[in-house]
Amino acid sequence: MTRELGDVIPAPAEVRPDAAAHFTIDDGTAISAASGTEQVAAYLADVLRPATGFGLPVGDGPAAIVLRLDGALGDEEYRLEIAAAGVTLTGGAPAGLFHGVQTLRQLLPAEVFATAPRQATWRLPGGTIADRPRFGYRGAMLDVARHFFTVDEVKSYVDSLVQFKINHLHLHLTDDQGWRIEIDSWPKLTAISGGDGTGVDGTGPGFYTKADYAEIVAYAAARFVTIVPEIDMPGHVNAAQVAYPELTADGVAPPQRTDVEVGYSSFVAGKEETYAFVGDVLREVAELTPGPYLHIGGDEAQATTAEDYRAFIERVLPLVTAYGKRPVGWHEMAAVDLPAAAVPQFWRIEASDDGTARAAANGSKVLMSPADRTYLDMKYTAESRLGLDWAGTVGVEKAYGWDPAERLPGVGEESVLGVEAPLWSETLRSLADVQTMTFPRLPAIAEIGWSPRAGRDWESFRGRLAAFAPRWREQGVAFHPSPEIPWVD
Ligand code: IFG
Repeated sequence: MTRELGDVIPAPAEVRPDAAAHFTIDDGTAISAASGTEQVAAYLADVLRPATGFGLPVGDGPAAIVLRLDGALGDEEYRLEIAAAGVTLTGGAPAGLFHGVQTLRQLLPAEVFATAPRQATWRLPGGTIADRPRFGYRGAMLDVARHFFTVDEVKSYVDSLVQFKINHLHLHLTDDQGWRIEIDSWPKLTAISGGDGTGVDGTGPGFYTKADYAEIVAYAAARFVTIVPEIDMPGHVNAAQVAYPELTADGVAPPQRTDVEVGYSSFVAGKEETYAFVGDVLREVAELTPGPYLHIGGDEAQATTAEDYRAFIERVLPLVTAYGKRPVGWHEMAAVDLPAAAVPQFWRIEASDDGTARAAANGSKVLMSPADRTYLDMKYTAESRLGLDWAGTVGVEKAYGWDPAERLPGVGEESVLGVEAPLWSETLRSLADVQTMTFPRLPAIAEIGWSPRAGRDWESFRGRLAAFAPRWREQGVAFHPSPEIPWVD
C-alpha cells in the first residue's frame, strides 16, 4: 500500500506532493541532527530501527535525513521536505520536529510500526508538507480512579496518543472509589483508598508513588506531552473521606464505595480542616507537576449546596495560583467569577452554558470536551460491551462531525484553548479496553484539534483512517473495527 503525501492524520495544513520524487530509507541512510534537534533525532532513530533493522546512525555530518530548527516557525510547527536526495525536517522548536516525525512515520509502510525487523520498501512519497496546529491544547484524559492503570500502561497510552499529535494527558487521579496519588502529608489517602478493594467492583489496589508519577511526567515530557493532574473536589471525594473522616460533616468515615453512582459525596465548605487538606494536597501535586495546569475537578457536586460550592471554589482557586499553576476545572466552576487564567472544561451535552460563556467573555480560555462528541467511554453503539451511554452512543462520524468554535454560544475561536477526549474507566478493566474505546475515535478529536477547520471532511478522514488498522495491529494496539470505516487489511 504505497502512501500518498496526504495520507496523514491529523490532516496537515499544507500538502504539496511531488509525484516525480520519492525517497527510500535503506541501510545506508544516516540522520543528521543540527544543534537542538538531538533528542528528537534520537527518537526518530529509535522508532525506525526495530522494523527496518537499519543502523540509522545519528551525527552532525551530511546525511540523507536532516533535522533542523528554524525559530521563524511556531514551536509546534514543522516543514517536511521529501526529495529524491533525502528528507529535511524543520521544526520551530523540538516539539514541532516531534510532530513532523509522527507525520514521517505515517508516510512509511505500516510495517514500520513493527517491533521486530520486517521486509518492506521504506519508501516516502515526494513533496513538501507545511504544518501547524489550530489549537495549542489537544488532550486525552484517563480516569485512573475508577480503575487503576500502571505506569507502563500509561506510558503505552502516551505512545499511542502522540502518533496523532496529542500533547496533553489529563490524569483523573481521585474520585469516590479510589485515591491514586501518594500525598506525604496525608498518607492514608493511598494506604487506605489506594489499597485493596478500591475501584469499581473493588478491582484495586493501585496508586502512583511520587516516583511513579515523576516517571510518567518525564516519559510524557520526552514526547512533548504535558501531564494535567486532577484532584476532584468538592464532590467525588468519598475515597478521601474514607481515609480521613475529619473531612466529613459528622466525623464518621463513610463506607468504601465500589459502585458507579455519582453526586453523593462532598467536602464541608465551612470547615477549616477542608482547606488545610486541600492546600496540602494541591501543594504536593503542584510540586510534582512541571506543567502549567492543575485540575481541581468541580463536577457533579449534587451533595454541596450552591452557596457552599461557590464558597469552596472561591477559597480553592487562589490556592492553585499560589502554587504557580493555572486552575482547570469542569465547567460548573464557572458559577463563580473566574480569573481569566482559569480554564473551564466544558463537558456536558447542553447546547449552551451561561457560566462558561461569561467566563469566556471575561477572558478565560475554554477546554472543549462535550460528552456527546468527545467522551471516549460512550458506547460506539447500543450493542457495545464496553462503555456507558448517558450522553448517547458516539460513533466515529459523530466524534468527527462537530466544531469546538461553534459548539457553545459565546465561545468562539479565540476563546477555545483546545479539545480533550476524556476516557472514564467505570467499565474498563484493561489497557486493551482503554485502546478499544480510544481508537478509532481519538484520531477524530485529534484532527479537530490540529487541522484547519476549512479542510475538514468526513469522507477524506474515514479514507485516511482506514489505513491505520494494520498500523495498530503491528503495535498490538486494540481498536474497534467500526463499520463506519472502509478498513484496509
Ligand atoms: N460524569 C462524571 C464522571 C464519569 C462520567 C462517565 C464528568 C466531568 C460521567 N463527571 O464527566 O466522573 O462518571 O461518563
